[in-house]
Amino acid sequence: MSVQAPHLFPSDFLWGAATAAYQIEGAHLKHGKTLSVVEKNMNKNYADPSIASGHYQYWEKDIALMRELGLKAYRFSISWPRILPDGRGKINQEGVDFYRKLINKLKEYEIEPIVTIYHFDLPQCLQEEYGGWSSRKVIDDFEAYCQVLFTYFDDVNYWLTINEQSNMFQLPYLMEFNPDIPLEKQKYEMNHIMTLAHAKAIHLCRTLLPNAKIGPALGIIPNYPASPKPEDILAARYADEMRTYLFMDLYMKGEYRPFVWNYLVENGIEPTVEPEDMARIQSAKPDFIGINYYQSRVVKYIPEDTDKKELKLNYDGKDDDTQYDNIPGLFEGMTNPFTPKTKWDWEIDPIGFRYILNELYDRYQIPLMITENGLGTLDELTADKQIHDQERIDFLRDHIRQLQLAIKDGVEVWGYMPWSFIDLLSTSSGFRKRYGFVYIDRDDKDIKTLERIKKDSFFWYQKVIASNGCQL
Ligand code: BGP
Repeated sequence: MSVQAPHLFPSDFLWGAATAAYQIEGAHLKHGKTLSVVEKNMNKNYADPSIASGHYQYWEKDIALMRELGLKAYRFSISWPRILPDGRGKINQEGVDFYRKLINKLKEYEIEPIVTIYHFDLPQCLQEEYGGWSSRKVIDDFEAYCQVLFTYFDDVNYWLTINEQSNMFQLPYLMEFNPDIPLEKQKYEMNHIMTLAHAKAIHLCRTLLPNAKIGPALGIIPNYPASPKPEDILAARYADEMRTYLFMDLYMKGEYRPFVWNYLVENGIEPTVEPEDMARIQSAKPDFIGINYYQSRVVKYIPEDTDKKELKLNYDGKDDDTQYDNIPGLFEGMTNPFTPKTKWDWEIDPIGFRYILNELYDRYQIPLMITENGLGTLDELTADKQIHDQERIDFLRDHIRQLQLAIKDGVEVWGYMPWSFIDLLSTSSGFRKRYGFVYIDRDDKDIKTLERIKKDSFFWYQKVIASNGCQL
């Protein structure tokens, strides 16, 4: 008698895949769209966003591939400057029509759209007009943008407010800062303003789309202590406080964590908090939290008189080319001798995935959705036009296994959106670093044919979805 393995993924589990507008669409200054901050700051040695993956042109082909893959959901972002070229006011009907067609087609194929409202693409004109996220003026503009989305796309059931508020602190190309104001001070001011904008989006969604589900998508990196030394144990805790729980507590409890707040005050970098702010944030509880998980990190204690270091990513895929960041007196990142790494030095740690999902669910008791997870690597197109990306299959399989175990541990997870559906423009590393299930025939220098070619991982994931995660 054959015994069936326990069916651990719920029958309505959202097997999906993810992308973001500026990384796939192209047509970045066409059809009424204007420039965004992240597009402006893209490294000039990479493919520029004028074509990206050509999705604006080939969206129908792409959705047909999603259908063939068997996706139950698709996470994508709407480009703010495509909808509102001036940041506010006049609506670009062509932009609205583009996303309307996309959503209609997804619905026709019974693929649930999961829409990110903000994925790093602030209209450049708002940056120039009032300094973007450094001014409270952006809150009203963001709310007005949300109002347009909730009105035109009122059949979308899942919304993500802001992508990776936590990473916008660390990756310089995602934000623009005023050189005349101390950098750390600005970051925490911007973070506060962004949290208020996120709260406004949730409030508005409750009014206009009371049946929709809404939450943020946070980039999460669990921090492990470098050794059992008590100083290192504390360092890992502090790193989690500053890099994860600061954001989670703001979203979930509407509070600054006392440790973080005291640190900010001691260093004179606390944000300006107006009387109604915290109540407004507190009353905007999300329905779920989106988790972008790629890696874990090791941290060690470093004394206060150490020099400050900013994170410098490995941009070229050369081994050991990352400069880990620190906060003197609290912690400094370092490499983990126990985990393998991607070519870009990202620690491959599926068990860390299970660990952090348990940790977040225990603390906050809120459903989670995996909004990104994937392997960025070089993919080789063979002469007979195939891509044997076994490394990616192994990465995803190991992570899905741990996800399954996390669900068994009791964590409520709504869906899994690996990054990415098709190859796209990596913000940090251009087109060399690929993530997709579908290969796009182009590189940084040459647009080539933009042909869509299914990788081995495409056929593998197709079976995973069809078996609801039983066939890994
Ligand atoms: C996340 C972003 C994505 C994507 C991904 C991979 O931080 O939300 O937009 O870029 O990371 O990162 P990268 O392209 O730098 O490898």
